[in-house]
Amino acid sequence: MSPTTSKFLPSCIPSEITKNIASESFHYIKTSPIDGSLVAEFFGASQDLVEKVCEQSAVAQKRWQQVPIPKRQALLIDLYDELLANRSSLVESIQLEVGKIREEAEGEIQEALDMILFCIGLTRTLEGKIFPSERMNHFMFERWLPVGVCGVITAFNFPVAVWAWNAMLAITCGNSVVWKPSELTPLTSYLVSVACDKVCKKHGFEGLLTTIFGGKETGSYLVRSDIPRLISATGSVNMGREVNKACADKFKKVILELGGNNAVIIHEDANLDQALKAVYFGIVGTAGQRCTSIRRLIIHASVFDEFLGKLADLLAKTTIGDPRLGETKMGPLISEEAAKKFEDAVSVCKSHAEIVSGGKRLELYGVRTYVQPTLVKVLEYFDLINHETFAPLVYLFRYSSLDEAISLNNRVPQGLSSAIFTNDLKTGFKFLENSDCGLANVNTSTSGAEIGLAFGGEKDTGGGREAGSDCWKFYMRRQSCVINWSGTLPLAQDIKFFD
Ligand code: UN1
Repeated sequence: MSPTTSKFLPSCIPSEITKNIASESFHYIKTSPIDGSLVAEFFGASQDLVEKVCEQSAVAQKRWQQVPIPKRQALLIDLYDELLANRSSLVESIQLEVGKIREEAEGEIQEALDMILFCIGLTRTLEGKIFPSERMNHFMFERWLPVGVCGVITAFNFPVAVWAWNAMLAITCGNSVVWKPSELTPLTSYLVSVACDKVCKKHGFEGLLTTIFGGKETGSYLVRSDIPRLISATGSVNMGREVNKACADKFKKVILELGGNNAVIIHEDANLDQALKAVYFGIVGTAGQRCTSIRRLIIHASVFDEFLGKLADLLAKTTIGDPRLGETKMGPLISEEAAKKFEDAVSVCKSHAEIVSGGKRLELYGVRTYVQPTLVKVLEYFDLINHETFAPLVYLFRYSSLDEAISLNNRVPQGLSSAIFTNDLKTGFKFLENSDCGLANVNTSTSGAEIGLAFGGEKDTGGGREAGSDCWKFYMRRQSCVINWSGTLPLAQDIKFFD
C-alpha cells in the first residue's frame, strides 16, 4: 500500500458514504513535524456522517456477534497479515507524522501485532464462571456478551498500538468499532483503515472497523451519538473529563487513558548503570511524548550528584534531528505549538528551580519543533509539577527516606506509571505496596510496557485499563444466569411464599 497520492484524505472509511457530508467548516492540514512538509489535507467528519457511520457499524455488529468466538480468528489473522504486509509504509508514516525514530516506530507496529496475536489466543479463552447455588438443582453462571458499537478515540503518540489495544479487543468480544484517530496522524490512521476495510470486506463484514477523521468536534459527535454503548478515549485530562460527563449522561461505559506524571525513584542501593539506561529511554523515547514518559526523578541524596552527572552527560550527547536518520536518538515534538508549551514551561521553571541540562527549543530544517531533553532541579514545589508537559522535561527531587520518596511519587494528581531502582527486596515490595499508580515497576522504566498486562492508571489518569490481562471484560456486558432444573420452585433466602 502506498500513501495516498492526492494527499487529500476522505472524512471516513469506507469512503463510499463520505460524499457531500464532510464538514466544510473543519478543514485540517497536516504537516510533518520533521520539516513542515505537507502530509495530508482533509475535512473533519460532520455530525451527519458520524451518525451514518455509527448506523452502519451497528448493522455490521449485529451480524458479527453471531459469529462463534473462535471463528472470529479468521478475520484477526487476516488483519495481522495485512498490517505485517504494510509494516514498512506504516513505519514510514509514523515517522513522518509523529517524528518517531525508526526503532520506536517499528516497536509501535510490533505492539499492534502482539495485540492481534493476543486476541487470536483470546478467541479460545473468553471464559465465564460457574457459581454454587443455594437452591437445589439450580445452575448459576455468568457469561459475557458484546456491548455493541464501541467508539475509540486515540491520541497522536501511538496511532496504531493504542488503536489495536482497543479495537482488537472490541471485535474479539463481538463488538464493532468506530475509530476517531487524532487529527495529527491522518495518514497513519488512513493506512490502517484501508487495511481494515479490505479485510472486513473480504470477510463480508464491511463496517465492522470504521474510521472517522477529524478533531475535537468529530470526536464529540461520536461521544454524544446514541449508538455507541462504550467510549474508550486516550488524551488529556481535560478531554477525559468532558468525555466522562457526556457518557455519564447516557450511562455509556467509558475507558479513559489520560495524563501521566510518572516518577522514577533511584534508591541508595540501586544499580546506577541499569537505572541510567532505563531513565534515558524514559526521558528521550518518543521525545518525552509517551503517557508513560518520565516526568519526575526522585533520587536518594547519597547518589544524587553521581547519578545526575552521568545522566546530564548522556542527555547532552543525544543526537536530535530528523528521526529517519540512523544516528538520531530523538526527533521533534509533534508541533510548534507543543514546542512552545515546552518553552513556556521551562520559563516558569526558572523562578522555582535550576535548569541543570538542556532547556532550549531548537530550529532545524526550517521548523521550531525540536527541543533539548531538559533536567530541572526543584528548589521549591510549584504548581506546574502537577501538570503534564508533553515533552522531555524532567523535575529532579532529592530525598533521604523511602517514605519521603514514596509520598513524592504519590503527590501529583495523576496515577499512571511509577518505578523504583533498588537491589533490596523489601524496598521494592514496600514501593509496590504504596505506589498509587496503575503501573508500578522495580528495576525497569515507567515507559515501555508490554501488552500482556492491563495498561492504565488511577486518579486523574481516568481509571481505565486496556490491552492484556482480563481487560476484554470492559468491552463486554456481564450476564448473570440461573437455570432451574429441579422441576419445583424453591426461592432464594429460603422464603416460603407458597401454601
Ligand atoms: C501511550 O503513551 O499512550 O508503555 C502508550 C509504553 C507503550 C505505550 C504507551 N507501550 O510506553
